[in-house]
Amino acid sequence: MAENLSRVVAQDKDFLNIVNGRHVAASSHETIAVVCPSDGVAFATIPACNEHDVDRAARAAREAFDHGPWSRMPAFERGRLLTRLGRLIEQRGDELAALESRDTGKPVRQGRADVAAAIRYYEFYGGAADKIHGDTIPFLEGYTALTLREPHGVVAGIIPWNYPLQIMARVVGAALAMGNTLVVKPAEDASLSTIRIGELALEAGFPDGVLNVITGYGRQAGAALSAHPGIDYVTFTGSPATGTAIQQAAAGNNRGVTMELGGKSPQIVFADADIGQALPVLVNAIIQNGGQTCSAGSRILIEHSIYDDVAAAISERFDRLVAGPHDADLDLGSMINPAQKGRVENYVRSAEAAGIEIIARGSVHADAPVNGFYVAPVLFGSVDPLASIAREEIFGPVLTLFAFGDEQEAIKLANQTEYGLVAGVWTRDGARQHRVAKRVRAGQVYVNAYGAGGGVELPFGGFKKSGHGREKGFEALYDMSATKTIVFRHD
Ligand code: TXE
Repeated sequence: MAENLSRVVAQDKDFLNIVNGRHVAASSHETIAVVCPSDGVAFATIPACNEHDVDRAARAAREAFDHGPWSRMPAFERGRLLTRLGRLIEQRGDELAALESRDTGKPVRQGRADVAAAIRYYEFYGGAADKIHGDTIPFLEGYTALTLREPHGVVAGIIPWNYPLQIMARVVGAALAMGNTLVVKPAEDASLSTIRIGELALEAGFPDGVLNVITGYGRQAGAALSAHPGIDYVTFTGSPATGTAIQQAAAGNNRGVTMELGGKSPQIVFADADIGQALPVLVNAIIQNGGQTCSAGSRILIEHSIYDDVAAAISERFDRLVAGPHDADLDLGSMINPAQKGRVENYVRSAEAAGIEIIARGSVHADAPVNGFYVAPVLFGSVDPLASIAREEIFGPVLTLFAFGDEQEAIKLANQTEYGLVAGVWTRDGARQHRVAKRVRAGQVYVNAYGAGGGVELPFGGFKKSGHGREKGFEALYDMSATKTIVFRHD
């Protein structure tokens, strides 16, 4: 069992990793400073792991898979442990929400929503663990053929910084429910909550080595993990460029991958839509988490006849938006780091230089610390669909508006992107709802809604550059397992 499980996180300064049921430092004893994005001040450290640490974690997970009780444990017992982990998270909800918020710069309100979604993932996969089964297949006379779903073995989960609690939960829930063991590598910018979940998993009673959490830089720990020959499957959420590097590394060992690589998601607003219902959802879809959300609704396509009115209504809301410290309960927090802030500001500057009009701009709260990584929300009107702000994932509070003439043009504009993660369609016309939902190339399409609830039960993943494979819901359990066929001859 782990040492120091009763440590109070608020007093933690030097966080340690969880490997084989124990707290461990990096073998080099090197650390990474943990900076609060709200004020730019370092308040903790995490281990900076290298390939030796990765090897140690991968071996621990292998040992737990090959020789531990985990993969032979009845599925309902694995499920029970996942559910118990959910209960522990619920008990520590306030602490985890505060930690997530301080580590990422998101408002505590969003941290609480992340905790609630994480609990739901552990409940969902806890309940689903014993509900995935195979088939019997009509085959030759004198034979019986059947399939089983078997775990891949050791899974690596490489997690981004925008929703560490939630994304870890969907990975851990699906992978462990199916009997895999795991090495989780969170992002160097936001690792604290994932370490805490690793600790709580031990408290819940998960056997040593089943859930290992190692921190470090992507180019060092992440690269070593995705190339490690002891890893049987890699699941990744992050940028397309890093996704390509991870796939190449995993291909060196001929291993499978799930890739969730972001989006440039459209919301199509037809003239017959209930605009009152749509407006808060349209704005929230880009403001949530400061726009640092893979499913952010970053493009709004509006039918010509209502364009001016809808643009004015969105502008009015945008002008009132305020960014500020994570504990101030404002509309949005800060960007995760100075690089992300600079990236968002560059997009805004170059769009302005290219003559695209800013029609509304929120503000940064006057009392926000000057060293925080804040960006005021920006609304661009009448955007050229070929402009880079129309095509590239900005990952910040930057919303772009476009006008369209008819349904055909709306679908064309919606699909005029390399991505294909999520889309929203706003119309009262039932036939059109079906037509458009089918023709938009996105892994999830919402009609008269966008991103409702945590989406724990709903398969999630993209087409095109948004990646492949599916997370969430039952689909993730298929990604996290492989079919074994068994044939009996009995004549
Ligand atoms: O992402 P990376 P970054 C997008 C978003 C953002 C951009 C850059 O547009 O502006 O990516 O963010 C690990 N081998 N998204 O640079 O590099 C890294 O340590 C193995 C969209 O932070 O993709 C972290 O754990 N791993 C997105 C994780 O990959 C490597 C969420 C994500 O980092 C690695 C985040 C390597 N060579 C960013 N290099 C979404 N889809 O929601 C890095 N990592």
